[in-house]
Amino acid sequence: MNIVALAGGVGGAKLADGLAQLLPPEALTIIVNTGDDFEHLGLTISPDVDTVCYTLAGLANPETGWGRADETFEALENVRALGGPDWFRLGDKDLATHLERTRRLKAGQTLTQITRDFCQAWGVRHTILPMSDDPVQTMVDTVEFGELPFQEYFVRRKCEPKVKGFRFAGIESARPTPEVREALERADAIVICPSNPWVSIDPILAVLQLRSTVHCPPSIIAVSPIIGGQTVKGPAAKMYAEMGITPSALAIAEHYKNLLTGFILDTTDAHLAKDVQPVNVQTCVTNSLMKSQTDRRRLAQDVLNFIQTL
Ligand code: FO1
Repeated sequence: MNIVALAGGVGGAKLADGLAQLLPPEALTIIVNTGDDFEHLGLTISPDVDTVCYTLAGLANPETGWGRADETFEALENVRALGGPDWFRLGDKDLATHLERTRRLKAGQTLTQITRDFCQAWGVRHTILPMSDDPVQTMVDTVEFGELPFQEYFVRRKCEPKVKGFRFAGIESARPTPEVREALERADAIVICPSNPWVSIDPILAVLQLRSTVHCPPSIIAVSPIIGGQTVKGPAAKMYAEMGITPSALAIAEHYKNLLTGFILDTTDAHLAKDVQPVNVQTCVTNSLMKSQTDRRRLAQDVLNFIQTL
């Protein structure tokens, strides 16, 4: 069975890691959001791609989920001492990734090639693909400050501004890469990981245009990132509330409603399963909280078992 997982940052990376522990490299491709990418201190940063790579490599910071484990911040402290910006916490080990990526991009390599090479260096055997090699920039429309680039909203302003909407700048000319197209063509199932639908998954879906890109549509299942009306991490629930939608697993199913074959929700939300629309979407209720490595594998196994039943 060939699986394609769509992932944003930390939550998506955890399920992708669980799937990678169960599936051989040739059976899993992870397509990652690049709408969060930005330039900072003259470097090209790809936070979600790095989060997924570091997580699968076992190099991720276990406390934050992003950045590197056992990290130091000497360079950032020295940038700060010189009056430079320190709101985006780039660690010393992580900086090496951005330096080398920026050098290679300037030399004409694509983000796809660079990610493949970095994965090889880090011992990641499964394929991790940026959703596109063309630039896409997620813009968050806020009540207080108008449109903000994603990292200005997310990190600098700590997701505090009230959200009105989202725009993916560059999306009209962004194309899925040949590698992404091929993975989709081979896929028996697409798993939408428990990432933020608005800012992690929607940019991927907007680039992939699944309906027109894939000739024989595979099963598409989503795992709800909202449990008991709240997100484990990140602002998805806050975003739904600010957009006038009650945050719940149902809101997630509704978000993806024209796409889904199956939907996985947490046992906390078992009572909502009967209301998942459209009615022909099959549901699976399970413990979807991923606190430990075992949780990642267990949820990934539930996902694979569920796919077999569809
Ligand atoms: N997220 C934060 O909340 N604060 C940070 O200072 C921060 C730094 C950072 C550095 C490298 C990297 O790859 C990711 C980083 N993130 C940080 C996460 C990043 O902003 C992601 O876009 C979000 O986690 C959304 O997926």
